[in-house]
Amino acid sequence: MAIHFYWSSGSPYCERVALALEHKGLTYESHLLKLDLWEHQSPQMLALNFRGQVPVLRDGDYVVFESLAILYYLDRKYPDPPIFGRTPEEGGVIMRVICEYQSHAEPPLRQIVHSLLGPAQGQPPRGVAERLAEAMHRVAGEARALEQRLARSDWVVGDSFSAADMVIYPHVQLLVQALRRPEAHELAARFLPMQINYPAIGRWLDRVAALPGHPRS
Ligand SMILES: N[C@@H](CCC(=O)N[C@@H](CS)C(=O)NCC(=O)O)C(=O)O
Repeated sequence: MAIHFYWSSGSPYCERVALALEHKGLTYESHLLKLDLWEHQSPQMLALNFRGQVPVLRDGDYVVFESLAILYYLDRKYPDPPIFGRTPEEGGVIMRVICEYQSHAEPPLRQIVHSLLGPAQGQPPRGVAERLAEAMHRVAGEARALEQRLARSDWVVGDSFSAADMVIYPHVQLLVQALRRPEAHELAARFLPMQINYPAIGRWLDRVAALPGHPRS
C-alpha cells in the first residue's frame, strides 16, 4: 500500500513531514498542491481534510493530517529509525520540547514571519513595529534556550535527529529568511548574524539543511 503525501511549497508544516518521510527512508507518492489555485480546497482534498489544509498523509485507507500527528503516526507505524526517542524518557523530553516550542516560541515567531513574508510585506506601521519588537524579544529568549541545547549536542534532544528537530527547524529557517529582508534590518539586529548571536543554532541549521527532505519545487 502506497503512502501519499499532499503538500504545498514553502510550508514549514509540510517540511516537517518531508523530513520525517526521508529520514525513515519511506517510499511515497508526492502530491504538490498549488494553494494559489485553491487545490487544497478541492472536493477531493476536503474529503481527506475537512479543514482544507496541508500537510495530509494517506497510507492505504488511513488518512491523517496535522503535521505533529503525522509524525507520531509515522513513528508508530514505521518505528525504525525512531523519531520520538528510543526510551519513554527520551520520548517525554522530545514531546516536552515540542510542546514548549509550540506554546512559547511558535506564536511570536509566526507573527514576525507573517508580517515580513506574508501578503502585507514592507515596512510595518508604528504600532505593528512595536508588537513585532516585543515578539522578537520573546523569540530571542526562546532561541537562547535552543542555543544552549545545541551547544551541548548536534540535535535538539539526545544524540540523534528527532521529531523535535523536524518540528522546530522549518520555522527557524523561515525566520532567518524573513529577518534577512532589508526592512527587517532593525528587528534582526539581535538575532543576525547567526555566527555571532546563535552560533550553535547556525551550525544546526546547516546540518539539517544538508539532510534530504526539503521540498523546494
Ligand atoms: N497545524 C497545522 C497547520 C497547517 C497549515 O497551516 N497549513 C497551511 C500551509 S503552511 C495551509 O494549508 N494553508 C491553507 C489554508 O489554511 O487555507 C499543521 O501542523 O499541519
